[in-house]
Amino acid sequence: MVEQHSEGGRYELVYWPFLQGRGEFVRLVLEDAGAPYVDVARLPQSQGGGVQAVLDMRRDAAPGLRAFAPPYLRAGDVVLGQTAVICDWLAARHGLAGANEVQRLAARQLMLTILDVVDEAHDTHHPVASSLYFEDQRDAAIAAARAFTRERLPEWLDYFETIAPRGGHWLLGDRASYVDLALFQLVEGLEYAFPAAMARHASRAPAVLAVRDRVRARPRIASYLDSPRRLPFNEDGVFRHYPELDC
Ligand SMILES: N[C@@H](CCC(=O)N[C@@H](CS)C(=O)NCC(=O)O)C(=O)O
Repeated sequence: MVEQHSEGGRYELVYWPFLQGRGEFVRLVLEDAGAPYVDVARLPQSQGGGVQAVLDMRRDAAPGLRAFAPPYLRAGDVVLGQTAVICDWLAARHGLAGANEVQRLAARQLMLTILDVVDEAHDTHHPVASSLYFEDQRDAAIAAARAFTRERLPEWLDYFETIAPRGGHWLLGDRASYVDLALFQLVEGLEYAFPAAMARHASRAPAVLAVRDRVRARPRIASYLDSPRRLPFNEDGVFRHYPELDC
């Protein structure tokens, strides 16, 4: 039985309420584990939710070591930032972080690599500054997206294909882990943002796509994807579809 210390025995995820973003990597772990959690910022502000909940964590209002940016996870005295750290900690508590130290380290390495791709995908639509609107950096975004879709995307897919399992298993072996969930989210996000480029490169990564399909079929994930808790991708998130960037 997993020991939980949070209010009411539930984890508290604090993330921007209107988008999947990096919070989705944490949400997928919670959902696959069947762990009770509250998506705090999706509550009304009168109940401590809304964007203000995120802003409070960004300021010095949270106990413990302040993390710079969301997602945040609270579980009683434990307050964490950084997607990779949160997923690693949560997954270890729910049997989703590998069976031994070697696998846990492999999972961390893969998770950070997946998040590197997420950063690169983000930088295609915001290559100059996150503080500027997309429209104010459109030309630079088109150049960045062209390089990403033509050069980096096939390199990333080739890399993940070399470490993807063969014969129906998971990235770490026989047991699914949070990096399978993260790879699922990465592929879904890339297909949303760059449908044409992904279709063009799909044939180089059949084992990666098979992991995505297996994750999608996991019962708790399938029911989560059908639920209103799974927000659609949109142009406020990390993965954004702008047709002019899908070279
Ligand atoms: N490396 C961090 C990045 C966190 C991050 O960039 N969060 C975004 C939302 S997905 C944000 O709100 N950033 C605000 C900022 O950087 O000021 C992580 O993986 O958690």
